[in-house]
Amino acid sequence: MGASPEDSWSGLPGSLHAERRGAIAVLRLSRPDKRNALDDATVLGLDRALDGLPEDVKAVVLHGEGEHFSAGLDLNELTDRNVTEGIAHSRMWHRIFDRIEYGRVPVVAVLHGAVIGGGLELAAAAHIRIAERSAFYALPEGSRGIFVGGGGSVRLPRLIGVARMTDMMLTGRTYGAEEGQAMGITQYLVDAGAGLAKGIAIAERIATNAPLTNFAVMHVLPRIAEQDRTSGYLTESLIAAIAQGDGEAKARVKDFLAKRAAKVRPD
Ligand code: 1HE
Repeated sequence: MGASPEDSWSGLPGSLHAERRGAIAVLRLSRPDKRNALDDATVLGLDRALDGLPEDVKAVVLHGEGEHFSAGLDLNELTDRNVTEGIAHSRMWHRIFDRIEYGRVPVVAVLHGAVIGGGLELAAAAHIRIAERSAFYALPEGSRGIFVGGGGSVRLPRLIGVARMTDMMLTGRTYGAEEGQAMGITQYLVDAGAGLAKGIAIAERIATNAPLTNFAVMHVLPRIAEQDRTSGYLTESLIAAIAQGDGEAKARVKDFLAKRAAKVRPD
């Protein structure tokens, strides 16, 4: 039995709010006066929030308070760092964003307003991205004289391609929510104000999956996508056999065959 969420999350900074809603946890970037700029306290808070995730939480929703998801790296902290500290800082983001991507439970990011720089890098580490129509995406690192440091150069080309990322970084080009949806930044596009409810509904749906399936999708699928074809087929066979050998799969398939499980219906 995990600790109560209140105990687990007692050390969070004021800029990150966490709450439990049944089988899911909702994390909120809560620094609206600074447009949810990501300072060290907030990023380390994400790590701590995931650390304190109760065992029976099966999915996470991440969203932002105020008019924007996140204005990216807190530029105030950047000015104090030397090169060595800059590397350490980037590696810290890598570790924590990797923890989001390759953690225990899927993460659904709800995006609205500015999704800029490190904010876009953070969103890219999530498994499902939902945009409200107000969302816009930018990588102003070029104009700030810096480079992405939160895994953006690894994750974003896989979502939108190297050419688009190059354009965003070299020219400051921004994309709107509908363009982001068309180019694959987000999987869902909803009206203003509807993102959190959609995110919660999706997370609740994810939470009903067999844990082993969610594990395979989070941890195995992206690895297969990076393998050559023959290795990919082999890995797929192994995880397919592991999943179907699990008691949960057997019970679920039996339920379907006994007409006790929901049929697939178009959305
Ligand atoms: C900030 C930050 C920030 C706002 N760091 N303080 N990111 C950027 O280059 C984006 C910079 N931000 C903006 O372009 C705009 O603030 C927004 C489009 C997001 C929002 O505009 P607006 O008019 O609603 O707000 P504002 O008046 O610009 O900002 C409100 C306050 O938030 C203000 O502080 P105040 O004390 O004057 O009230 C801003 O200074 C503050 N603020 N964004 C610090 N980013 C690991 S590498 C990742 C590299 C990056 O992420 S680079 C991209 C950085």
